[in-house]
Amino acid sequence: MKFLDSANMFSNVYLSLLLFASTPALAIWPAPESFSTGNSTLWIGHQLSVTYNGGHLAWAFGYVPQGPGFSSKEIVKGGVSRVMKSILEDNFVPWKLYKRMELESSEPALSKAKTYISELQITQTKTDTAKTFKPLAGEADESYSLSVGTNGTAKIEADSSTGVLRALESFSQLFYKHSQGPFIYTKMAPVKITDKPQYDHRGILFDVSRNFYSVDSIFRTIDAMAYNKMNRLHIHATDSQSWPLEIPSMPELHQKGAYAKGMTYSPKDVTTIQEYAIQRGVGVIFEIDTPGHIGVAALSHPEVVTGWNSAPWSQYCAEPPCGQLRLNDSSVDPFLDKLMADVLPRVAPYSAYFHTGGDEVNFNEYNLDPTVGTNDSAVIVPLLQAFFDKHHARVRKAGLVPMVWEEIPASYNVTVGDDVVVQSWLGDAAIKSLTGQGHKVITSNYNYWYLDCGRGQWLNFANGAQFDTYYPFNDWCSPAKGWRLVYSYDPRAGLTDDEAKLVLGGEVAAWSESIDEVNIDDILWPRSSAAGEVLWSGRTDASGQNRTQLDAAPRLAEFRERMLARGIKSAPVHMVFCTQGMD
Ligand code: CP6
Repeated sequence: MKFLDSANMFSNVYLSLLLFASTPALAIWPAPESFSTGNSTLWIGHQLSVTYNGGHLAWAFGYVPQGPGFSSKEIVKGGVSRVMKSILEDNFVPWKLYKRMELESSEPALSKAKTYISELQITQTKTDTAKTFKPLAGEADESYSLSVGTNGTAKIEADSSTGVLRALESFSQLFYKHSQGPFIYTKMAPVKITDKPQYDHRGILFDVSRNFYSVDSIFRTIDAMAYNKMNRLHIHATDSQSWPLEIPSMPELHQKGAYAKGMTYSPKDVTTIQEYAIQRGVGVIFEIDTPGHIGVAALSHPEVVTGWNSAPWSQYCAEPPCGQLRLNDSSVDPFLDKLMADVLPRVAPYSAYFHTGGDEVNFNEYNLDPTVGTNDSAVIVPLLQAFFDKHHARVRKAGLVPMVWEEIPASYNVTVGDDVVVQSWLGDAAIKSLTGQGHKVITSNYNYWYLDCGRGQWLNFANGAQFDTYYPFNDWCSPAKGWRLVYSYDPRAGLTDDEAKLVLGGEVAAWSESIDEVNIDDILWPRSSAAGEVLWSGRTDASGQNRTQLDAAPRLAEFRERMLARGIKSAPVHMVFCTQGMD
């Protein structure tokens, strides 16, 4: 028994191999930095008493943290309440992981006297600051330790309330539902975990312009992100197809630009989304893409746009309908001044970053711009430089840090400030060159982390019925990207140590030409989980070994069952057969 209680990593790895058939392995997703487990059974129920820094914490299903502002205790109380619901109400019987006989014979007997986890002691060792709730990369401390003793005392220690939330999520993943009734158990006590993320920025890009997403579906995605310990939701709020973002001082933008009345986000929606996310340790980053991908603004402000719906579209933009901001027109600055004066002060209290876009600016479109009249980069690049200098100044003045797509510094050689975070999507070489030049980078490498690909094609009805127009992007990849491809990607591939330090993390991208709230769960999960583990745990484990898909597959399959139980309609990881084995 002494052996079983040992916290020694090696002996427990050895043990879990011996006991594989009858003991579920620790299947926390994403994998913690280090852990040890035993094989004692503990039960958990409604009577669990929770303390926070020594004081009683009255958790309750459905508890929502109360304002004003963000109090650490309220955040933790909300976290405990959600996690207890996940454990006690939304848990699952691991039918699909074991053959029926195997499951039933390995489950703890219900007749025996049960040892319950009686107390969860949460200790937060440092005081949260304003930065805890809207951290830049490097400012968040998400580390934690978690132990569950065979005596029924569980302990969480973390520097910040965010660390407590991460610990609670790991705690929830220790438990299963018994097949014979509403009893919840773990068979792995004693448990000891110490954990922290490898990357600060672990995100998802949500494209709410190509198709509209209800606020509820955004909430659901934030929930799922928290289950995956992901911490950045990038909302690509506008594009050329629709303008769903309500701007109270410029209501014509959504009145003319939204797909329909009601398919908009009010200022209250925006704040509610940000607050909901912060309560779960997720920061929301809004993007208003400029100067490209903004054609729809022509419906209300034709004077600021060039080439709205110009044809043939493929000569003027990457995706129809075309339309970019004019680059040398005196109406553009007042337009952006007014727009930013409205948006930025509203999002700044709850966000660290604001994304200014900058992707796929089409120089030919400036042939059509009456104030430019050429596609000559010698003319356009200085105009772009002036544009982003002014635009980023607006963002900084509001207390936010600007983000841009990689083309701005990498393709157009526009100089951006040292504070700017560059989002790369064109691959490993681009990341190497950007970090080589000293840029802070997040990666959305489209070869691995664009989740829209392979989702079928759509027809362009935008400028005349081009029924024969075949738009290849959504079909460009064959085969479609599975979780294993997503998992195989190393954001630090081919980088020197100095370059690697500048990779703050990454985002998977759900460009939504063929996605909306109906199929988003299946698009995101479990593939984003694969990226989530790469970003939290790193491509290599503590001993420097590459994480293998063989190790990941059964854990991910189990985690997928947890997501389902919690209402996230994740696609399967593989056949049930693969988890149950052949003997
Ligand atoms: N929309 C916007 C898109 C894409 C980008 N920006 C995109 C480009 C190529 C592929 C998939 C998506 N649909 N605004 C590029 C950053 Cl393959």
